[in-house]
Amino acid sequence: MSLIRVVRLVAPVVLGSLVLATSAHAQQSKGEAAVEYRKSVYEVMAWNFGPMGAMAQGKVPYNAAEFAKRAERVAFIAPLLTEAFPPESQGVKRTDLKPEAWSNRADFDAKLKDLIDRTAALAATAKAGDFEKSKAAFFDAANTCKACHDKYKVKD
Ligand code: ASC
Repeated sequence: MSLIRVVRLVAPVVLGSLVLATSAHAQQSKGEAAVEYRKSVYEVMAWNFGPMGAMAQGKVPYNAAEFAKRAERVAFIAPLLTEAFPPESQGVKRTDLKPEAWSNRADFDAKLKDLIDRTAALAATAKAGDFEKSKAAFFDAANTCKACHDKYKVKD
């Protein structure tokens, strides 16, 4: 079969599935997309935060390179959240965000900035490979997670 013939046969299928995928996305509002996005960001954060927590709590042995790698990822990911709470996402169902986050937006944003600052500090500290300092920086960062969850996240 000639290449041109293969392309003629396959192209409609490829184009068709592209159109379907695009329309599935188009049915989602901007707010819903933002909620989905931020949940994904938090998933990636938790995935990388977990192993550091296990080391900080002495559940697994400290591995400086592993700890620093996780810290660097979390520091990179945290700032993504600054665009994950657009006004359009207010009132979207299936979110753990309490309405208070919207009425206290300045405080919410300050807490997000704390997370970004502390995770950046954690990554910088972790790079030096000192366990006690890394552990302290880890708990500083974890406390910024907790401060926001306590106030603005619906309890599981
Ligand atoms: C985690 C995780 C959180 C935070 C929080 C810190 O590993 O998934 O939500 O740390 O428990 O207090």
